[in-house]
Amino acid sequence: MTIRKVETTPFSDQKPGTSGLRKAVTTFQQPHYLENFTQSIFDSLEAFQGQTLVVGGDGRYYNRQAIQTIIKMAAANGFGRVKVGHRGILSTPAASCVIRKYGAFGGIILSASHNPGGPNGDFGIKYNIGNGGPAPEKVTEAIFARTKSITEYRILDVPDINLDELGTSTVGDMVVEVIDSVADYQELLESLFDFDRIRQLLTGTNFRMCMDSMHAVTGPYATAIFEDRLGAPAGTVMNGVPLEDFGDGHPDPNLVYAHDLVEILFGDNAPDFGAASDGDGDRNMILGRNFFVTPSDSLAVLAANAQLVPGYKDGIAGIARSMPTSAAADRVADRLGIECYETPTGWKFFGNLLDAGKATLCGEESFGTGSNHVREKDGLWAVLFWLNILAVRQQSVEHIVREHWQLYGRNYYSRHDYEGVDSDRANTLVSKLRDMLPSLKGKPLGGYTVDYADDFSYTDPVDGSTSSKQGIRIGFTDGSRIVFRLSGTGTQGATLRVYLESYEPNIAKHNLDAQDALKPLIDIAEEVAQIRQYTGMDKPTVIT
Ligand code: VG1
Ligand code: CO
Repeated sequence: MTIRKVETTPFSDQKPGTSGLRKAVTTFQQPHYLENFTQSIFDSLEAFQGQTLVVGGDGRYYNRQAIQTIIKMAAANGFGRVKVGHRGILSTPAASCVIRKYGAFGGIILSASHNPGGPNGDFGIKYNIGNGGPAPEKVTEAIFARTKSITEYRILDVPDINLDELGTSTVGDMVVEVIDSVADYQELLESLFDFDRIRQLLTGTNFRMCMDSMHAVTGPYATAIFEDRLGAPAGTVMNGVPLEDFGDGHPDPNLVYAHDLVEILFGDNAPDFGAASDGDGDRNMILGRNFFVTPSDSLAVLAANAQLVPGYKDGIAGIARSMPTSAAADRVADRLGIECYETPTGWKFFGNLLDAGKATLCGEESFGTGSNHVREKDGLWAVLFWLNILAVRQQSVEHIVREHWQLYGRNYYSRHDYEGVDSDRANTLVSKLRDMLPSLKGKPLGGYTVDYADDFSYTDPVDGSTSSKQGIRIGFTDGSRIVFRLSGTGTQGATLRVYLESYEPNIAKHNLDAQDALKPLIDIAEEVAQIRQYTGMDKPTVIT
């Protein structure tokens, strides 16, 4: 088998963001674009000869073509085996599970997660290391450095493999195994949760649930687990067939984009429980009847109830949350006498804490929750965790959350996104804020007093690596907070994210609408950052 060496020149825009390299499909379709990045990944790794690479994606447009290219390049670069998901499908948490279970060297996941798909949508590629988690910054930086100097990539000229048939074949000297996309992952989840008890809940007459897979990757997983295995009625999973363009939707499980589900859960005769997941299956939204659970509260409730779930019954070692996520989980950690770690945005920062046994549960305000069972966030895991709690407690979602607030107080929370902002203007807004930081401390702002104002910097407690400029924080003396950062996953212009949080211990004040409760902070955010002026927008494009 002859390896073809193809001459190439660097692309200047292959810097991975919060979660891999995301670009318009048309960018990826340029000759050599995908190949350059893939070769740069391989060139940044050491000693993978003969080892296993896991490959799969969220099923979006260009998934299959990209997988064929990656398989031929993996063979030409000396991998011994590729495990690829049936039909090219592997959700992000399932890929993490497969990497860990089979001791693979690493994995390549094709996904742009919540970004829209289709020929005019986005595509993405990310590399995961042998612990099953996203490559840490030192690896993504090495990959980026390589993309800037690459001159050649290696590929085999062989026919495509058949992704539609399970089984083993060879490509050059490399074995390719098309694996069941669901089985290993389902087995792992069965080892963590009380499936018998959840089955009783889902087959009983007192409980109805609705799962919106948003025509993205979790369809086959959710149908296998909720309907086939746990006995929920057919139709429990909606939008369950993965489509290359996600049915023209935006597979982001929040109140705005998962509107089909929101209408059902907030409509007449609503079911007891609703959930949605994103493009690649690593995020989740949890709803009760007429009730929205913020992702920050969800993490806190899972942590507080973990002992009810078989996989966590002996207690959790610690919690980790991203910096913009509310401090609701910190309060639970306090009561449990365990540590709560605060990391920059993006799951890659949780890997070391999980590997070192410092954290068991992790979460982000952006609808991501997970645990040490894999090294990615995991949407269906969170749904099953909630179902397990509901099956044991036999109370409504709303009851459980309100009781939680009674005990811990309520962290009012909201994120305001301004999407598609001119990049220069967004950068100016941020740099002006940064310049202002030293003068803010101690200053009164709209009835609050600034306690601290900084640009978040993180030192990893395990390997000592540091990451700076991870978001501008203005904290007030009463514990309220405003955070500003620019998204690292968008592909058009810039997205400004403004995170707002205030703490309310008084039960009598737990019934406010979050936007009303946060109004004073929203006004301060405008006052200090002049959001309207710089974004040219009157209001956020998305409020979650
Ligand atoms: C967003 C979220 C972040 C999440 C990331 C990847 O990043 O804020 O919490 O980890 O998406 O999630 P950013 O940089 O746009 O704020 V996923 O499920 O889209 O891969
Ligand atoms: Co995702």
